[in-house]
Amino acid sequence: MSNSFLKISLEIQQALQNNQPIVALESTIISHGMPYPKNVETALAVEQIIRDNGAIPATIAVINGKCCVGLSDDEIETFGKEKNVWKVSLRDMPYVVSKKLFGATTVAATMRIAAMAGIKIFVTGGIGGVHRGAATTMDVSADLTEMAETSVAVISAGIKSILDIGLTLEYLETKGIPVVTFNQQTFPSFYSNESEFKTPLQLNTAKEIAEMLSIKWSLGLNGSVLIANPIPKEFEVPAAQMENHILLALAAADENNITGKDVTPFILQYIAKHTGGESLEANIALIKHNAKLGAVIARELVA
Ligand code: PSU
Ligand code: MN
Repeated sequence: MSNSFLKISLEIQQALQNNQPIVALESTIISHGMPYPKNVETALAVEQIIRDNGAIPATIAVINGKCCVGLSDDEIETFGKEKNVWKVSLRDMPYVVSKKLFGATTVAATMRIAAMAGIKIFVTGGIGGVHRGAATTMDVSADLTEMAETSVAVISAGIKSILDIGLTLEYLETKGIPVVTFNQQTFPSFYSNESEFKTPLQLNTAKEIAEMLSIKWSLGLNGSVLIANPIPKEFEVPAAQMENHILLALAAADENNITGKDVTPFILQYIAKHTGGESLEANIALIKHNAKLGAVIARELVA
């Protein structure tokens, strides 16, 4: 699919023509998920890891009325530094494009734009999901509805325990989205390489994951696959320690009447601030780890 609101960098255009492996990356994690300058350092390092592992990175964002696929280092710097960058999920896309604003794309919006460009593999840290308390707030991320529709695989470090992991897994099952954990039986929870949940599916090599993806899509089963890549042990923040911070963050969000799209960034910032940077370091380590796996899966998929 191509449209006049899509702007694909020359490098990515050529990579698409030559059937080279490409890995999409989101920009909300840069603008709203991590503080400056670590956000920019991480985004650039992640791109480099993807290149070192034989694939081509395509960071995605909305700039000046275009959905851009493949950002320059300067553009990534801008997204890291600028204060009034929109967090763009699906419902924000038409507004931010029409108003020619800077828009950092969430998992949902990044997937949609990646699909427009013809990219199949997307690496991030963590997806949005069903929030704790969703039974009354109805706070369910558009990342999940998008994953039901759009055929782009998402490599993440599992589901963050700021969310309700069990309900998110139920929702993914309802929507027919396969959940595969790389090389272990326990479903990981972002900062921790485990959770109280067993993974629905396990695969042990990038080749098997790529095979499953191409078979899924050949079967006409549209939509994503969530690939959970457990954080390496040495970077883990113990679950019990995180739980305290999460409970405080949720209480603070409540006290400050944080709702809607502001909930996730508020909680992430609160936790980063109150864990003395430990969670930030874990976040950086896990996304780099995901970048490596994503690049290898992208290579296998075009092989
Ligand atoms: N989880 C993280 N870091 C992030 C996000 C989630 O650990 O940066 C971002 C992603 O861009 C994700 C978005 O798509 O938050 C989900 O926001 P919401 O819950 O408002 O849908
Ligand atoms: Mn929400």
